[in-house]
Amino acid sequence: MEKQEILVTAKSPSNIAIVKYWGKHGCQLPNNPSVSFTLSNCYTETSVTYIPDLKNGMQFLFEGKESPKFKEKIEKYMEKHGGLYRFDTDIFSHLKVESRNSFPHSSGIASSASSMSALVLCLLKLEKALENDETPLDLRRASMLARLASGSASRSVYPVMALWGETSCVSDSSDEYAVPLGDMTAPVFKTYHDTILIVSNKEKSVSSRVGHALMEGHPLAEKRYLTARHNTQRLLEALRTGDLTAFIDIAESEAVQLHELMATSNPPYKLVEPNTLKIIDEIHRFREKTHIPVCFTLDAGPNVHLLFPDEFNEKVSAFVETKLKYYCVDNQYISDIVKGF
Ligand code: 2P0
Repeated sequence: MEKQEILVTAKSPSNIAIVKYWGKHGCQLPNNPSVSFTLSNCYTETSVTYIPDLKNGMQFLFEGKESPKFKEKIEKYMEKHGGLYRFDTDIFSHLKVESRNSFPHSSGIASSASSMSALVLCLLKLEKALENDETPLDLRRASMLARLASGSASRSVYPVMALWGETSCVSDSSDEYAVPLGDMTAPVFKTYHDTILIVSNKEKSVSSRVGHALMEGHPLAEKRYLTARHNTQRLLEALRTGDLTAFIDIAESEAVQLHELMATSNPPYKLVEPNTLKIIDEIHRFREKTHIPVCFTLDAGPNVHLLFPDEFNEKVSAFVETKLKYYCVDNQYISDIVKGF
């Protein structure tokens, strides 16, 4: 084994799903395909240092401080899937992992996609460094390894857009890893903005892990998976042809359906807040009045993602500043944009 210290770093973005992954089986396999935009400004930066003399096991620091919860998540991943890396798993207890997010940790933004994909990219770089291999990373393998850490993380390794889950419309699609969609997407979608309106920055009352589990035996599960399949096919066509009307219809109905599934789970739960619904109403009124193709989506939380092409940035930004930000906690929102190639 190498005796000198090795430092590797990686930066990986968050993503926002348009067709949602909600429900899984087996070893982190999705019950339906999902499609997402990869973001630019919301990312995690991680460094991993291999320290041969490190005592007392892996060290983990999040934004300079110890975080037992996240450390446990990494340790579980390494225990379960560490054998898939081309190094001796003993290495894991000699790693110092440091991670920070570009977005405020009080923003309520889910960070498992960016954080777990950044970690996996670091581990793959370490693997290469130990083998003195200077070839580029295999992103498909990175996506597969990231999926095992967190489903949505599989989509974060590619710019622009990604598809995770098998669908007959894309020949190399797979439940095991995501594939890039950048080359199958009309130019307008590469200009998309995602303005994240922070309605609440509190920790969610029900985690996504529990949410996925509640899809098992859910009375609407089978119907949901069929709808998501259908929406994936429709969305891929809309992305290819630049059909913004279809895009809006799919994005908004997927967001509403995700939260309907939560409301009809056993036990039922609700993550949206009154201001989430007020913002959605405002967006609908604004779209009707201006005919600007702006729409919303929701993650598994109360914050609203406002999606629109760059062409309308000035008018939509004025709408956010004069109306929407007043529904946000401390008037807080994050202006993000799709990550380019
Ligand atoms: C998604 N979400 O497609 C969906 C929509 C949230 C709403 O994937 O258990 O953190 O780590 O595989 O990826 C959030 O769940 O779940 C999620 P795990 P993950 O982005």
